[in-house]
Amino acid sequence: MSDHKPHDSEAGTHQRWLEMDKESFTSDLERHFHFTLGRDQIDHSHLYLYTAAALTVRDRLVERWRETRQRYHYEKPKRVAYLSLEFLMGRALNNSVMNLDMEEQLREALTEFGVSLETLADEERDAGLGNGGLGRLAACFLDSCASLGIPVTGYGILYDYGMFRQRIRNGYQVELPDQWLRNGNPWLFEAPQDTRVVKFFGHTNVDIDTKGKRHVRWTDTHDVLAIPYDMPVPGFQNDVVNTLRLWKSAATEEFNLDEFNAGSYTEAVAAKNAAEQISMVLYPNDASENGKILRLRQQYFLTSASLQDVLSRWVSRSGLDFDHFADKNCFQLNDTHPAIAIAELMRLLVDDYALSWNRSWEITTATMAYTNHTLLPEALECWPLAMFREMLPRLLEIIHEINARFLHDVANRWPGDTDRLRAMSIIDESGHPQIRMAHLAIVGSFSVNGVAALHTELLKKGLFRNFYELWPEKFNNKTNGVTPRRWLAFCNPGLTGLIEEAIDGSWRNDLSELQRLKPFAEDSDFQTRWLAVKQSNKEALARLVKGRSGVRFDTEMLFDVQVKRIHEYKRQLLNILHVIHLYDRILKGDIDNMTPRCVLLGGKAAPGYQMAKLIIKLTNNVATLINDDPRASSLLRVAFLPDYNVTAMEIICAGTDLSEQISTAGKEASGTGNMKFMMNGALTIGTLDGANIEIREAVGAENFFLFGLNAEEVETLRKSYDPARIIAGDEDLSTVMTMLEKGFFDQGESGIFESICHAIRSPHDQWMTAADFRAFVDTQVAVGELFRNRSEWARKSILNTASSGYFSSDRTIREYATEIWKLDTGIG
Ligand code: 26Q
Repeated sequence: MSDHKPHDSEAGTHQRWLEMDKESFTSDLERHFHFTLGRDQIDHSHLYLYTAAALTVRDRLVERWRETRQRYHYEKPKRVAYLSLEFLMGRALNNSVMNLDMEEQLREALTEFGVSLETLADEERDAGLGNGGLGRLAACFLDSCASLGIPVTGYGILYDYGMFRQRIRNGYQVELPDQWLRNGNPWLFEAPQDTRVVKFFGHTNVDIDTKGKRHVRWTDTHDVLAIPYDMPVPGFQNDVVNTLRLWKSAATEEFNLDEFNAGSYTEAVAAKNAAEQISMVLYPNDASENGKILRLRQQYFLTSASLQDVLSRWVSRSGLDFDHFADKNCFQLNDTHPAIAIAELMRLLVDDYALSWNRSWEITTATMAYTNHTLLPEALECWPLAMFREMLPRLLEIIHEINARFLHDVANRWPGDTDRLRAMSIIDESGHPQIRMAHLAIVGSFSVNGVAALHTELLKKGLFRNFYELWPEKFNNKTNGVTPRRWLAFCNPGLTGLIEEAIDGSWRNDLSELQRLKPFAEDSDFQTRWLAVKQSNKEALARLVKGRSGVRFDTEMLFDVQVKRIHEYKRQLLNILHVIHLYDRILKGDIDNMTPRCVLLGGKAAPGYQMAKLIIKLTNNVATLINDDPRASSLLRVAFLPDYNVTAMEIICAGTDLSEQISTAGKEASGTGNMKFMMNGALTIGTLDGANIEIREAVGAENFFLFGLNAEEVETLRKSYDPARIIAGDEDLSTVMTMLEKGFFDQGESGIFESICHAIRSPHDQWMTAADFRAFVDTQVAVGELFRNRSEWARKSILNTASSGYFSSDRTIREYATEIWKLDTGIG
């Protein structure tokens, strides 16, 4: 038994943790391999050895997990439930190994089995329970909460199928199901004792009790079981292990029994399917796909199960006294996806715990906090009222009551202003009545936050202007961040080593310490070593690109990378137009001072988003033509990386020279990939959008390649936008458009890119791609020039890493903890 951290359990018995040395790892690996998994020789796939390693690590997590739970139980701190339909966790093995500080000894133990940690780690499937930024943010937040030792539990859905796997066939995206649980998953612990029942459909009745009090009963419901599966979330070398609780849906036995008794065998089976469908698959849209009935079922399923979980823990500790509930609990809503929580908490308090409406509303509005992640008005969630009435009749009644009281207050504040009432109402009655989830979220929360400074300002001035006028005190900004453990320490050991020679290791817990690298930016020996690390990371990235796309990248060339979901507002098209322009220069022989580049794009398109899918096809066609042309090969190479995910980003961000953050200004709420690239020493070419603005301020304008219109200019120009004139007035853009329109990239499918050309030429092009083309191309020339000055590039690269401290999710979480959650942690 170990002597490095003895502790007392609540029973007073003296316990010691499992050893952390090579010998105990070796024997645990053996034991799990032979006994837990029942294997007798090393499997060639390494899958069983991976699982044995995961179990060996997991044992050490479990001890700390139990201790953390006990500590929370006894210390009774205020707790936060982070409610999210998405948690994009990626892989767990290496993260746990790093956070438990067991890498070195585990590697030694694995040599006995003749296998490297990397080989085993590669057996793990990503937990891809998210689309993109919002889901990965939730994962980074859990890492930071655990690392700061604050009691936050993630609540989500255990999807059988996470984000689809992407293949490219003939240049087109093909979606494959992500069967991430097929080989089992050592990181999930079923907790059947905490199973909850979630109600759907049925109708409501009113009873009047002997004291004349009204009680609403929601009856004849179709009930679904929510079974929790817990995933440990280890903090960084602090012995804290928090929990991500994921709910899986299952049919109740009772319901089936009723149907059987009624003789309806097939209906019973169908009902079972309906229940199990709820947690079957993640919706692969990163902008809302309105009105899908199953999505609403998922939202309510997650929300109801999670709130019941928190309330039943409260009642089991504190009884039915809710006086201090709001002092000890907080719910953070990750966008409006779980915003039905506001009505559900009201239902539970009023109907199940018999609190008065006013008391329940006080508690709800003192515990709910809402984070907005989008400025696109079309992405704001609305649900048809009729759908609500059928599926969640009791919740609709509650929403009507919330809305009536809210509108009463608005009418008092602005008498006679019916336009304002209509605009602010939770119910949109302009057409088929719809429930505006963002309005519900704002009305029912004490805090509303955006995810970057610009984003929050635009929410206050634009989308939520009326609400800001009513409740300015609710609005606040929390600029996103990313965890420096996964996104620097783990994914870039080379740079980590170099950083730690220069400064010490304290940056892992306090990323602002990276500031101390600044003097080294001027040191030519340090620059050389910095570039050598980048070089070797580029080799790893080149191997990934070759393996997945077949395209050979030359690591001497500039690595120019744009990876993120494919969306028009993110303007992958602008990037492709630039690539076509470079190719045109090569064809013309206009190559003096051209810096050789490898351009990498990657990302998934929502399966129903035709334009995004066509952008992928165009990228692949452009790439094929250029890569097959020997005239281009020393100057330009282009690849589309299939199946971009968390694990791919770990290799990509470390090996990138230039980070493309080129969204139409005012459209990207924050961005988080931008932060990962910066941390790893990439320079950014970007618009004044989202967190780019803060990145540029942090690193200094001279170390950031800014181009394009700002948010205000975009809105002004919109009124008179005339892309035809811009194209006609720009020789390079004309040429590029002509190549596209003449079918240069069609590869036999004549006219396939017509809709793209049409969109770029349209005066209604929301994303105004043509408007920023000239500035983008010119700025890219400056990028190329700087890249040829290796020492200057290295200097700016070092300054980017050194200035990235603010973009740690630890900083973000400290702000949530002190300003929103009001946790008594003393970490502020
Ligand atoms: C909604 C309804 C139905 C189906 C799907 C959805 C849905 C799912 C996911 C809507 C939106 C999302 C994801 C949004 C997202 O990832 N937003 C990003 O959030 C990041 C973290 O704050 C920001 O950095 C990005 O700017 C923002 O685009």
